Amino acid sequence: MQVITNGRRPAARRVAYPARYSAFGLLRRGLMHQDWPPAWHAHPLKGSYDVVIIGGGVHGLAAAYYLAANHGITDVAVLDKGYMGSGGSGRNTAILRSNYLTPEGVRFYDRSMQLYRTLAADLDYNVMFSRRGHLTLAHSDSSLRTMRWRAEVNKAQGVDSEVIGPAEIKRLAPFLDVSEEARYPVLGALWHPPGGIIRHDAVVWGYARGADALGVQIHQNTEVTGIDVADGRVRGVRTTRGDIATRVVLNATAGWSTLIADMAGVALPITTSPLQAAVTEPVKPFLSTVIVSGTLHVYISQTDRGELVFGASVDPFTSYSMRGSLEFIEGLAGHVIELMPALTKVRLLRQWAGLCDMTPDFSPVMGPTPVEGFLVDVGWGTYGFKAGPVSGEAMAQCIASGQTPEIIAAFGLDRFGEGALVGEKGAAAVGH
Ligand code: PYC
Repeated sequence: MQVITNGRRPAARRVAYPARYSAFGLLRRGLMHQDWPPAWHAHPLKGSYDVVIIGGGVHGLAAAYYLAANHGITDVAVLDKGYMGSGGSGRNTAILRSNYLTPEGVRFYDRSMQLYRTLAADLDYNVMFSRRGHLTLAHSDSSLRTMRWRAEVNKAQGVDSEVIGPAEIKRLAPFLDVSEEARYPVLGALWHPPGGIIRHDAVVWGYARGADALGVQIHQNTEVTGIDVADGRVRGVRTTRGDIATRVVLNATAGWSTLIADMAGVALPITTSPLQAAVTEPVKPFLSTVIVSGTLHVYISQTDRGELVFGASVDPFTSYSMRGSLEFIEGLAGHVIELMPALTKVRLLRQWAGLCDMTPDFSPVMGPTPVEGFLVDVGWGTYGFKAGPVSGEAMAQCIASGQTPEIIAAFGLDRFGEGALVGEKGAAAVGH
């Protein structure tokens, strides 16, 4: 805040920045990309590592970072067939929340929210976390009942959520049509104040930079072509850049998780479907919360740059395609306008798809597998990005200690054989 005394501005305090921070210096460095230290380094691929992590998204990089930071395990390679964050981490809609339906889910995602809240300070990197609050609209009595149920489970776990009515919703999101004439009248909503959005690329870059600084090796454009297993245990990984001997492999992929698991001879109860999303031109900030409608299969938020980000539920077929479709965008735009009629003139800029690995209970699969040394952090459906920090922390602990941490105990692969499912469909963004 500017302090004015006696009608005069106080003399500006001068800070002696080095010349490279002068306006000209910043412009030259910005435009010419001069003297920028790399956020992480390239390395020759070694013939062996203590731990190999497949997948350079937020999950794989967070696991690498916490292995090094929390457990001092630094002989770690993170492999990705593309660039860091080129999969689901760069294709999601960057929504953060912990208002799940099961106690196991709420506890798990709440730990992720705790880590996200301090991530910028922990990594010394601006991840642009913006606490906005999160509204899940109910258009029917049955979804209102589910919201009440979620609110009670959330409160019992110490997570801030409550059911609110149309007047309060209107106060939080004035552009939302909550009138009784709306095509899908809004009966109430689950209001979750801690929810928000974050800059998803920055989360990837921050973890990659932090892991690199602690000695982890990041290998981009390094595709895994095989996993060597002998006598029931992992021996190594084959890649397009050479073979690696290792006794620990973490499958932290999304979209291709079943193909990687197949290489180790592990079957996963996962099907893969695209999820489409889109972004508009930037408009003046008017939407300060995240809005979700399960009935209309849509969620909407506004970025710090003013763009509106929309997403849908998964396409109703399995595919590895990451292309958007006109049919989808027409349906999505129609639903957005039903909720916010004032948006009819806003133009769409881009659309894309990400791959979602769906499990039967809409919860992830984490921990050891029947192949010793082969661990999984997979099955992330439409909720993987928000779980990156807690998954990384838990998988690092699992690898370092050889024990499954309590916070992921419910998400083991064996639950499908035992029938101990963790049913989260009612709290997946637009899963019901
Ligand atoms: O689970 O919050 C969510 C979500 C948002 C977009 C896709 N899933």
